[in-house]
Amino acid sequence: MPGLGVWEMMDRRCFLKSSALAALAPLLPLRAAAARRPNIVLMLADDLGYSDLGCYGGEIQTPNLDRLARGGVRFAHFYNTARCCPSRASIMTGLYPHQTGLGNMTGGKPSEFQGYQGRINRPCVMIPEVLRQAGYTTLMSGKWHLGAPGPIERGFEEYFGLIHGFDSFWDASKYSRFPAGRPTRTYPDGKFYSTNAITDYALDFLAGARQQKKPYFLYLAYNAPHFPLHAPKEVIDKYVPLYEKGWDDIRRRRFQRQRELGLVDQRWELTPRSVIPPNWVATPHGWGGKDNPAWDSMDADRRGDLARRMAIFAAMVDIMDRNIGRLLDDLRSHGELDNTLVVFLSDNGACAEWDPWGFDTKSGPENILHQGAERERMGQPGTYHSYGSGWANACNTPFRLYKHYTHEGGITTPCIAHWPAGITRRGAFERQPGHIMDLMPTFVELAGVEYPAMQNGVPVPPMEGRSLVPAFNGKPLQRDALYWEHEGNRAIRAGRWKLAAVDPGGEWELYDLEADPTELHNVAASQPERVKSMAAQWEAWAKRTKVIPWPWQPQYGAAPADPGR
Ligand SMILES: [Ca+2]
Repeated sequence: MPGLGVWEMMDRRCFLKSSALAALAPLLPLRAAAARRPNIVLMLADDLGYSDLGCYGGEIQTPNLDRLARGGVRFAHFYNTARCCPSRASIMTGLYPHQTGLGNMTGGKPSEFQGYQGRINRPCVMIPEVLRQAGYTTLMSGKWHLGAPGPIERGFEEYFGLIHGFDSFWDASKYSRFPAGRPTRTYPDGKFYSTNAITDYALDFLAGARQQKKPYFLYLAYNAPHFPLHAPKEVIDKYVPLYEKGWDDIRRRRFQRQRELGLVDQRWELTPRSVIPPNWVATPHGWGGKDNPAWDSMDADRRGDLARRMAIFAAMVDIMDRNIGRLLDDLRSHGELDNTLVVFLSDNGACAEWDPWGFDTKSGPENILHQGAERERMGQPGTYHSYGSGWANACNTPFRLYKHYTHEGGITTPCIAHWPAGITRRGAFERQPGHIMDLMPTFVELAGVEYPAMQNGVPVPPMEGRSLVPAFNGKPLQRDALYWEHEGNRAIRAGRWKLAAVDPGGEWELYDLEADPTELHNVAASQPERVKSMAAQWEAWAKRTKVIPWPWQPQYGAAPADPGR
């Protein structure tokens, strides 16, 4: 029986026996003599949409990631879990997030619901713990957002970055260096910018790792382009004219470019402007349940304010790409690019919080219409903005919905895999679905290490992901289905069929992703038997992985309290 049930069923005698074995048997590389094990660099962006990169149809200048895509494989249907903490937990463990205790976010009190403890269960092992025991140097620079224990306690040897979820990109005091006492960089006043600093430290860590003559694992987790939207003014200014054209124009252009790239074909339809699901801000503002407005329906002042917000977002992605270029140049100059697996992806779809106009000063209902000199200052130190649901919709082109939701706009990420020594395809799209929990088994295979059955005398939940190594070169992955749950939003994908629902009480919708990749034609009414069997399959998974019972209202399976919601 997979999942947490294994360790729950353990009796004391079994526990003592396995504990003794674990003490005697550290992980040993299966191919210890294999000198050519690749380095692994995992790059994670935060709240980046499906179409933001040039190589996925976007207009933001991302030449370094585009070049990486031309030299490797791009996944057309790669999935995350729709939100920061659950995605990071899933990546690091190879499990569904609820199995780790992070079905929702970190923090708060321990919950009576096992899947929503707000911290990662000890029996789960993390990638750095496994790779370190396999002889890899383990390095992390960027956003952790997995609560306690922290990155060093969880197997990283060096860490710099943001331990919590989001903060100023301009304020060095928000970023930490661990272990304590390690050398730190100092930046002149006004010269600290998170994306640059995260890369500076990553380069320092790589220089140190090269002294050790071991393969390395670097987890480079940029907090860009998550809010607050912050970027240098000159980079923002470059993008303003582009976004003054508006989100309807950008969505059409991105979709056209996706066709030209061969990412989408004639089966794909560009979705209409997406709905703004009711939430604590959109509903009182009158936007809840409405579609994002047409760009031309808003007045010039509003359009100017919104164009500036998107230009800051684009600048953050642009600067992230430049920093990825710095890192790739460093690998290239040390002759390491050929035998390093570089994977790039995003932790969730673009973020619509909370309505089309975005927020200011903090995440919440306040919105300020910026004009004149105030507008020019947007994105600079001391400011705080998000870009709202209209632009998030454009960033997730051609899909609908956003971060938090389990429709394709929330859970589909660009994903590039580049490894010249191991991936023979160049510039190809891989059409099989992949999932972020596949990274652990991929790295386990490439490191030639056995995933541990026990850690500190406690059984470790078996990995749920599949190694992507076959998919890198176009060979099939064996998998029955993929599953999602976040805040009561649910989905299961089995082959071409996907069942998805919005909200804890929302009805199941059925889509044929082969014929309808953008989920526009709900065929649930005409296929009740398929809905019933897939819903039962989802429910069996949800029970096994501690998704249900859940903390949301209504309880799973109960009638919604407010049928109009
Ligand atoms: Ca995120």
